[in-house]
Amino acid sequence: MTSLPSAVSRARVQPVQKGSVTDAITLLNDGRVLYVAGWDSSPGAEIYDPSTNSFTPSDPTPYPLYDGTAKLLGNGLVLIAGGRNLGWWIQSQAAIWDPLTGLITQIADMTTQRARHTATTLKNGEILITGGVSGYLGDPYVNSSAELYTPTYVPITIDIKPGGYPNTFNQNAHGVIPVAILGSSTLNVQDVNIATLWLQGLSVKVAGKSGNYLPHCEDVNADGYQDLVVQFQDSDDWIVSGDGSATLTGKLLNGTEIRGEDAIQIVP
Ligand SMILES: [Ca+2]
Ligand SMILES: [Ca+2]
Repeated sequence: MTSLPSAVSRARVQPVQKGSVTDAITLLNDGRVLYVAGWDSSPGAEIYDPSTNSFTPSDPTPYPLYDGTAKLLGNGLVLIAGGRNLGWWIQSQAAIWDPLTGLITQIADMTTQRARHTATTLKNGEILITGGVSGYLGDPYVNSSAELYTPTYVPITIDIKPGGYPNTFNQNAHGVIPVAILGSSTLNVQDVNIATLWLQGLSVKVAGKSGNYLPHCEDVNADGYQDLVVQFQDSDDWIVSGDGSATLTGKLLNGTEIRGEDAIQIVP
């Protein structure tokens, strides 16, 4: 039986390195937090790591984005959108931040300028961006439009607990969760970059001190294509209970994003 956390637990959190005013704070799949600095002449992002209680700088953002949004995508990247600059002009720019590299890449602009807008993740993984204000923040006008951002990725087929169904897990179990990425005529599993894989917030298990990953190839569904079986490190607080699905995200060695999901059932 696990012990309950104390009702109130406080620890002093180290200060951010850039003074900032921003709403753009995003919990990442690995437990770190992306903090996008907005109100600063040298805009940038910082990462808070709870395990070390410290902030470290990331790549500078392409523009100051006070009153912008930052939203975690299903592929593990973060969509940064809109905001305003130091001259109070509201912006239509958008960018993608990659937690693995810390790099921020500007992408196509939104359809209009937006600050103080909302960004909401839909069930299909798209981001709904609505409203906000446009123009000059000293004399803005309310923007009644909305738009969708669709993350790009190549869909893949996965089998959680290969060969078994339903995919049942005990709520408080510790161990590993095996997942097969199924190879096909369009996916050679040797092209998968194992270090980039996440299963709904769980990371790939590595072997002891060597730090090596423990995947292996086998044809789990006997279709003639080699499949990649990867072990993910389970955690107590993974998914609370009930039925649902778990999403595997990652990249190929050439940087192409991949994504697949399978049903799971958590039992007490
Ligand atoms: Ca299965
Ligand atoms: Ca196969």
